[in-house]
Amino acid sequence: MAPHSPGTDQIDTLLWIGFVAAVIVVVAINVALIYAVRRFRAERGVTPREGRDDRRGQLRVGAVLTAFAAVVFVLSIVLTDKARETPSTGSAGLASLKSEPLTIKATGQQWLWRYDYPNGAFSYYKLVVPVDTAVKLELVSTDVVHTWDVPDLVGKRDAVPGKVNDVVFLADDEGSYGGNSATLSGQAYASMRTEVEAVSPDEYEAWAEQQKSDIESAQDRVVGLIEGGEVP
Ligand SMILES: [Cu+2]
Repeated sequence: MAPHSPGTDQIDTLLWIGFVAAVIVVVAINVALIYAVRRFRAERGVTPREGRDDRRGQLRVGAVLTAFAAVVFVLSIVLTDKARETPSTGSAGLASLKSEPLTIKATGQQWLWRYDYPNGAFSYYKLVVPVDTAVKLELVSTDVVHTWDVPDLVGKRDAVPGKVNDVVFLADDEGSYGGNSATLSGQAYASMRTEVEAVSPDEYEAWAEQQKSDIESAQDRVVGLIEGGEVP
């Protein structure tokens, strides 16, 4: 995971806390086991010494484990308290938006994603967004449940038929972030990938305008063909 948004930084931190805690536990258990085996080992034919009831030892181990669990718990909460916070557009983001996030509709359909932008442009597979800008995706589906999942930017969210689910994210760096389908949505769900391309606000606006005029001229051409009788 290579986090590129304020929230995913903290999800990444949580992952590391869990990993380090697991390593500490595994190492401690093995060290204690090896110590016990060596300490109570005996010669062949000799009955080994038995460990005696040791209430104070048990209490000490219990106290250490409790303290360890408390430290992990407190660290996890302190270091990740902003993981679910909704980001807001920064100084390098799209200035025309003021406090509102840029709202884009994302439609899941078997087996691709369609994105509808505020100016009427749309795109398939690739979502283009301005960098350092809060983007609100309104997730819908035309058929079955799909899951939009771009782990570097935000936690995954479902697109459910008949419902609108929001997910807000902010890309803190220009670049391309990949996403996979995270819920089985039929035979070709594995190829239902997506890509988020974060570009500068100027590039975003230029792209959206270009995309819109490309779509319109293509539609005009089709209408012309139909009216000219070339397409039945
Ligand atoms: Cu899907």
